[in-house]
This record gives sequence, structure tokens and C-alpha cells, in this order.
Amino acid sequence: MSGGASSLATPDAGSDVEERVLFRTCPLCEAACGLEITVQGERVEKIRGDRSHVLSRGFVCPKAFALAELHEDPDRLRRPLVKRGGHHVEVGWEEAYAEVESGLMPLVEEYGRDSIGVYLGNPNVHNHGAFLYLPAVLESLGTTNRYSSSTVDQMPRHVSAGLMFGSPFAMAVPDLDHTDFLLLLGTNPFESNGSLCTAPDFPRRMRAIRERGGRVVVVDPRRTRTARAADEHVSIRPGADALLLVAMIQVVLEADLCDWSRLGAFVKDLEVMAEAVSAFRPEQVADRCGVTAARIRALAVGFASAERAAIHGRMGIHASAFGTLASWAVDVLSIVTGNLDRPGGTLFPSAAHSVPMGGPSGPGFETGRWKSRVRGLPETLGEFPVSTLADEILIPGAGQVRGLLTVAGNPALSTPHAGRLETALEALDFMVSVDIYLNETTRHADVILPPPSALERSHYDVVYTSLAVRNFAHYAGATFEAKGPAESEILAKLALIFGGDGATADPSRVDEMLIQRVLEGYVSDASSPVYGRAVQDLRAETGGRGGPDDLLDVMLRMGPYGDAFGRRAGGLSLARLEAHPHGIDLGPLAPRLPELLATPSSRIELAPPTILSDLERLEGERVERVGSGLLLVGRRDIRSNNSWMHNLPSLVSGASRSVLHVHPEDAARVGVEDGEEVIVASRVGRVRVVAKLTDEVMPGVVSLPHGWGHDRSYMRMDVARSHAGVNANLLTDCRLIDPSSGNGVLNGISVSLLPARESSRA
Ligand SMILES: Nc1nc2c(c(=O)[nH]1)N[C@H]1C(S)=C(S)[C@@H](COP(=O)(O)OP(=O)(O)OC[C@H]3O[C@@H](n4cnc5c(=O)[nH]c(N)nc54)[C@H](O)[C@@H]3O)O[C@H]1N2
Ligand SMILES: Nc1nc2c(c(=O)[nH]1)N[C@H]1C(S)=C(S)[C@@H](COP(=O)(O)OP(=O)(O)OC[C@H]3O[C@@H](n4cnc5c(=O)[nH]c(N)nc54)[C@H](O)[C@@H]3O)O[C@H]1N2
Ligand code: SF4
Ligand SMILES: [Mo]
Repeated sequence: MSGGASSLATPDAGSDVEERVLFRTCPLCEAACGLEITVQGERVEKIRGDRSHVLSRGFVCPKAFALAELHEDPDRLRRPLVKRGGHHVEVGWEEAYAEVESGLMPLVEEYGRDSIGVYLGNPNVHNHGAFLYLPAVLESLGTTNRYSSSTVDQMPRHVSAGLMFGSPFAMAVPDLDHTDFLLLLGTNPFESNGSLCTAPDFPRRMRAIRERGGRVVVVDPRRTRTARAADEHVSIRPGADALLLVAMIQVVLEADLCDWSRLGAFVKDLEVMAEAVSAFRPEQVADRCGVTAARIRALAVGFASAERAAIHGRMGIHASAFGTLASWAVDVLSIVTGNLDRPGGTLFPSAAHSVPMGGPSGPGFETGRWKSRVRGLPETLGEFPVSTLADEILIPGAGQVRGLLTVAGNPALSTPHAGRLETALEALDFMVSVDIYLNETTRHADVILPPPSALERSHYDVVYTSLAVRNFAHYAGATFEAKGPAESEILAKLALIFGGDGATADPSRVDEMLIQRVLEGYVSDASSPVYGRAVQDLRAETGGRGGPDDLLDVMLRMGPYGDAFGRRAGGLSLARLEAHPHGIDLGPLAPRLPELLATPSSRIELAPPTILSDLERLEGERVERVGSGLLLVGRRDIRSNNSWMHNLPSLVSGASRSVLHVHPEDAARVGVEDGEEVIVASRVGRVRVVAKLTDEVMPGVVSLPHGWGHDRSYMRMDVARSHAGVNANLLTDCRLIDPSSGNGVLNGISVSLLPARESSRA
């Protein structure tokens, strides 16, 4: 997998266009691998890992090669689509923008700004143009009905970070390359390539831990590829990680295995925390976890006594009813054992860019500043849980969502109780999607605005350089010139339309507004190295590339390694990054506490009230009887990327992966045979799917990957349609959320199983 080359397209035999080799970044997942792309004219000849890339050193996965297929996919939209008489027809850009204005603005006028909902999907965090321009769209739209894939993903991590450290973005990552003990919970980086932990070539890094005498433990209800490569696999009953972790903390505190040598001075409410966890002894949680008390104790002692121990939990622990609590417990275990903010433990990365906007900062992180209309759910980071989007669309009343904008999202496949969400999308008065496909979600849109392909834009990872296991910076220009407006330009147009400037306003006004605003912030900040300088002078020194790259230049120059517009000689700027096509290594992660702390107490809050009440809720869980039903969990595989890459032939070839994994014992009990069709039913839906018997899943657990179910009409995804699979989110339940973060519960869903041949019985 690492460094392998693959031929994707045969160049014209007689072509005399010169071959060019370009060093780029893969924008598909959090690993952010460096690529070496060979192109001839407008064609990709070869994509392989960039062996000189500072972080990925040649590693890539099979999805990198599919970037060329994505670029060339005939189904990928190149021109806007507008729905006329129930069918999508291609129109010019001006006409499409005019249609957006005439479709959405009357709703704003008649029903107010909250009548327009917004859903932002995952690819936005892999695209700095979208990421930097979306705040302008949200600001000019001014709706509280904001939703994103964050509430079916990492929102619990933001909330626990906000409560403990004062900043929702203070997320520590495991120092993989220096640790002696790695504890992974609910993550399968051998397939996902890691999450909230940018570490290309996770397998190599994990192997290195074992080679230097360290130990790796994986906690997962499935014996995943990652678990198989570890020293120890702990199978856990879905949803029980918070219990397991809190019991481990209890063991460490009771046996006094703590290390307070450095963090002791920065923590608050240690006694309150210790008292709150004291009831969670291993013996009391063992049954619910499906892990013996002795093993829980051994795990706690092993972690605490390792020289340097790193802990990391992801989707399996976050997308659960106690996601925020589990995320808090991960950090607390790290803190009490002295492993937070120390090399070999977990550390806070330092990205090269400054973060001039977005996100609450400073003392007093809060959630629930406003509540959702129908279910009264608290906002987190200015968003409502996507699990309640269908409620807000379908249930009448003042403030009902009547129009929707989706940007790079496919909630019809990705979000709980997807069947109901599709009904809701159908019921909207007007819907606009910024997307590259006519798919399960965008088929409901009245207007689809397609940005250029991933190879037609520059790349700088604004999100994942803040979550990498080594500090680094990498900028790559576009591989091909864009054939249509950049995504940032489309978003700028939407910002102008929503702001009342009209569909014909010049989008460069938004470019200028964003950059001026950021510069004004710096020159008026007395602690900034450019304090007092003239905005127009700094603007004149910036970029000249236009759009998001000029803004990025400012963020780099004002960042911790930046040149501060000439104040720090040799510092970073976009031009300097461009001169390093394999990226710049900024060194290993280093301690950042207490400077990073932004809590009112300026200390780490060990016992925030939200967490204390979650612990009380967990107490009920502790005594809950273990039921006899089956629990559904998800899974990812290396050739998938959520819901949207199934139209690329190389990623869907071979046997269907949209199959239900069932443990042979459970299969025998229900009378299901290997390869047989079964009906899986939950409170909200049912699907018919092929069962595969495997002891990879623990007894009592079944597993079905998400992102499939491409069997809808009116889509333009022919390859995906012929590899449709089933939508796992027809089974997940929109009523189940982690109340502290609003995150959807995607794992541990109670389901029943029946051979399809007996379905008439059901
Ligand atoms: N059951 C279950 N459900 C899950 C998960 C799970 O583990 N289990 N995982 C959850 C997670 S972690 C996530 S992040 C979400 C993802 O949820 P979403 O973000 O809603 O879904 P994606 O499948 O990422 O869809 C991305 C959309 O963006 C479009 N797109 C791709 N590239 C671009 C681009 O460059 N620009 C634009 N404008 N559009 C583009 C695609 O066509 C597609 O419509 O799914 C969640 N859903
Ligand atoms: N190939 C591929 N790579 C991807 C993606 C993809 O779809 N495909 N999606 C990307 C995105 S958006 C994200 S957010 C990341 C996610 O990256 P990861 O968090 O690594 O995601 P998963 O591979 O789903 O791993 C979650 C694991 O949790 C386990 N699990 C389920 N329930 C529980 C539980 O209750 N407790 C514990 N301890 N474990 C449980 C599952 O069996 C599974 O192995 O991956 C990214 N990378
Ligand atoms: S691991 Fe992620 S970033 Fe690296 S090549 Fe694969 S999809 Fe791209
Ligand atoms: Mo995600």
C-alpha cells in the first residue's frame, strides 16, 4: 500500500504534451498524505505517494488513486442543475444564482431567517476554500437552524474540550511516535487511516511502538485489522466505554497510581471528580462492559505504570449516548497518570496558521445558549443536532424550516433515521445544494451548484494540521486549472445573495471583506506584532493569488511560525511554503500547558457540572440489566469514504461490502446461514441485507457499514447504483443522542434479526 504506483489512464499515444510531476495533498481523509501526481496535459497518468513528504513519507491508500477517477467521472457535475417540472436540467451559472435568490429569499422575507436551514457535510473540513468562506455564508444567512456532520461525528470531543480546557478546539492527540503504551478505543485506523489524529501510515507507526518494546491495546466490539495488529484486543459491549474508562480512573485514583509532578498545579476540582467516580468500581461495571473486573484493573495498572502512555478514542466512543463523558474520561485518565501534555503521552499540536475567526474563544465555553424549536435540544458550537433536522422541517409552527442549503453533505445517507429525513427533504419548499453529484440528498434540491473537482483546487489543511502527530505545514497548488467557479466563489455568491446584495453582485467583494476583517483584527490587537500598521499596507504585501489563498497567506504570516509581515525574519508565508513542495517539518509535538488553557479558572476543569450530571446518568446505566437483543455497530473499510465515493469503479469492484456481520452463535440462535438474506429491524426502520457469519464481531453484536444505499431514482451515479448496498442509517434512531453534545448515537442500536425467508412471519 505504501509508495505503490498505479496507472490510471493511458495517455494519448501520439501526444506531444510534456509530462509534469506535481506534489500535492490528498484531500480525502484526515491522514492528509502527500501525493506525487504525474500528468500529461489534462490527464492524470499516475498517482503515488510522495516519498519525500515530511509526514507521510510515501504512504497512500487505494483512495488516492481514485482521485483521478473522481476528476474524470462523467457523472460528476460540471454545470449547475435546476429542477424544472420534476427533472434536473443544466443551466448557466447566472441563471442558477438567480434561481437561488428567487427560491430562498421570499421564504426569508415571509417566514424569517430561521426558516432556512443549513447542513454542512464532511468534505468541507478537507477544503480550505470552503472552510474559510462558510462563516461568511452563515453570517449573512443569520439562521439558528445550523446543522452539520459534526453531530454525527466528533461533537462530544469539542464539548469535553471546551468544558475542561476552555476551548472546544483544544484536542490532544496521541504522540504515536514516542509512546510506549498506546490505548485505542473505538477507532480502526488500519481502515479509516485515523481520525482526530493525523498520522499517515498508522500501521507503520503502530509497528514501531511494538518494535521499541511498547504495547498496543485496542478496545472494540469487533476484532478489527487494527486489533489484530495490537498486543491485546479487549472486546467491549457497544456503548460501555464511558463505564470502562471511568472505572479505570477509579482504579488509578484508589491505588494512587497518579503522577501529579507537572499537571498538579493546573487542575481544579480533583476531589469533586474523585468522589464522583468512586462508585464506578470495576466489579460494578464489568457485566455491562462485557470485560472482567480483573482485566479492567490490569488495563488501568498497565496504562498508569507505562513510562509514557497515550490514549485515543474515536467514532466508537463518541457516537454513543455517553460520547461527551467518554471523551472527558479519555483526557482525565491521561491527566491523572501524568500523560497529558507530555511527550509520549497526548499533546496539543501547533498548526502553522493562526485562527482569526470562527469558534468561541476565551473564558466561559458554553452550550445550550439557545434551544431547538421542536425538541428543545441545546445548541453546541452554534449548531443543533442533525438528528432533529427532520423534526424542524416536518413539524409545523413558527420557525419551521422551509428552505435548506446543503454544502458537501449527504444527510440522506449519513444521518440517523435517514428514511424520515428523506421524507423531510421532499417536504421542503426550496432546497439548494453545493455538491459535485446528483445523489440521494441533492436529488431533492431545486438548484445544485457544482464546485470543481478536488484536483482543480489548491490545498492547505486548516483543520488537520491542528491534529497531526507531528507539527507540519504543506501547501499545494491546483493540479489542473478549474473549469468553473471555485467553491469559495460559489459560497461568496451565496453570502451576497443571503445578505441582500443580489445574485449579480461581484463575489470578490467577499474576498476583500474577509481579508480586511482579519487584518483589521490584527492591527488593532495590542499584542500582535503588526499592531498599529495600516491595513492597506499589509493587504498590498499579501498573496496576489486571490480568494482563500490570500486569506491563508495572512493566517500563515500571523501564525506561530509566521513572518509577521517582515517582523520575524525567515518566518512562514504562503510563498515560503510554496517553495517546499514536500511540506515543512515543524518538529515533534511539545507541551503547551498551561498557556493553552482558556477556562475561567485558568486551570483544567476536572469536574464541570455537565460532566457531573452525565456521571449521574451513567450510574443508571451501570445497574441496567444486560439485555438479550442484538446491538448494531458500524464499520469502515479502506476503499470507502463515507457515502460518496461509490461511483468510482476501482473503489466498488469485488464482492459487496454492504453485508451484515453476524457472530456464528447468534446466527445459530436466530437460524441464519452464511450468505443468506436477512431482515434487520430497529425501532425506526428495517433493511434486507446479506448476512456474513464471522467471529470478528463479538456475540450479541452485528455490524453494517454506513454510506451505502444508492438505490434511489433520479440520481446521476450509475456506478454507485449498480453497487447500491443498503443504508445503515435507516436503522439508527434519531431519538438517541448524547444529550451533552447532541451527537447522534450510531453504534449500539438495538435491532432484531430474522432470515428473509421467514419475513412473512414478522
Ligand atoms: N451509521 C453511521 N453513520 C455515520 C457514520 C458512522 O460511522 N455510522 N459516520 C458519520 C461521520 S464520521 C461523518 S463525517 C458523516 C458524513 O456525513 P456527510 O458529510 O453528510 O456525508 P458524506 O458521505 O461525507 O457526503 C459528502 C457529500 O459531499 C459531496 N462532495 C464531495 N466532494 C465535494 C466537494 O469538494 N465539494 C462539495 N461541495 N461537495 C463535495 C459528495 O457528493 C456528498 O454529497 O457520516 C456520519 N454517518
Ligand atoms: N476508509 C475510510 N476511511 C475513513 C472514512 C471512511 O468512511 N472510510 N471516514 C472518515 C471519517 S469522516 C471519520 S470521522 C473517520 C473515523 O475513523 P474511526 O473512528 O477510526 O472510524 P471507524 O473505522 O468507524 O472505527 C470505529 C470503530 O469503533 C468500533 N465500535 C463501535 N461501537 C463501539 C463501542 O461502543 N465501543 C468501542 N470501543 N468501539 C466501538 C467499531 O467496531 C469500529 O471498529 O474515518 C475517516 N476515514
Ligand atoms: S490515507 Fe487518506 S489522505 Fe492518505 S491517500 Fe488514503 S484517503 Fe488520501
Ligand atoms: Mo467523520
